[in-house]
Amino acid sequence: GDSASVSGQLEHTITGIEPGSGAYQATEDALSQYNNLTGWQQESSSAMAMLTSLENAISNEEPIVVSAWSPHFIFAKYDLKYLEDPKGVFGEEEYVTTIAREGLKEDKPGAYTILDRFELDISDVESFMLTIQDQEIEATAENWVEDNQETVNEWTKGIEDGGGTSVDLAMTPWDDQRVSANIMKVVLDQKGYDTSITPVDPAVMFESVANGESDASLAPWMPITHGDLYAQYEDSFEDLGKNVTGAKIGLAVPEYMEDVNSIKDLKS
Ligand code: PBE
Repeated sequence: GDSASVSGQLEHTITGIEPGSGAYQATEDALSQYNNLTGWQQESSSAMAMLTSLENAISNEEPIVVSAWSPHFIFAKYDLKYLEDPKGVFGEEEYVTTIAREGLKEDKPGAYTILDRFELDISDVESFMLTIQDQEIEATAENWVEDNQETVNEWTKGIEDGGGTSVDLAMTPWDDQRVSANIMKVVLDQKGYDTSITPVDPAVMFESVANGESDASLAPWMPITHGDLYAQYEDSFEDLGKNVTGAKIGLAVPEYMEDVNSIKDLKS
């Protein structure tokens, strides 16, 4: 049908994820910046609940607008499209960066260097995310390290054994981050470190690295997703550089919503 009746069927609701996520905040920004979204609201849920809502809508061929991001397997699993964002609220390309607490370089130089060298291909993250739908993440990370010895050797080249030194990684609770953190844990532990992973909200992730409670995090998404939090804490951590490039956040709909291709097509 036309996009006005589609908006009615959707009850002017966007299916969002955790309120603490950058994606949720960006969607709130879109709601206030696009005049045509007056009267629309975002329903918060979780990444898992969003997936369930999406699956239900698709199996009934009903309209749905979700908060989406890449890397994620949903674009491989379903026929979805990102909505055009002429105001650029969701930005263009995002990257994921590695941050370390002040003093990590001096305290744990080996771990620091491995963290500094760590970088994943976005396609590897995506296939890993798909694999952990039905396989333990720890085993998947061990297999990945085994299958990518050449890459891992570059990260660990010349690094001495950690001798049981602890490393605490602050992690956000989304699958792409679980992938990075678990690969890092296998790599560090194989080098003699004792790595723990603490799942927290983005705000706490930045805060705990800034105040030194956590050693590092692989989780900041930039420049839009966590840009405000990054700016708030950036004087109190060290940025070790990108660990994934080509990421993206935005609003997405199923391909069968033929008349909805832009955020501007969502009618008030
Ligand atoms: N995400 C995935 C997170 C960061 C990683 C896009 C859902 C967010 O804070 O929105």
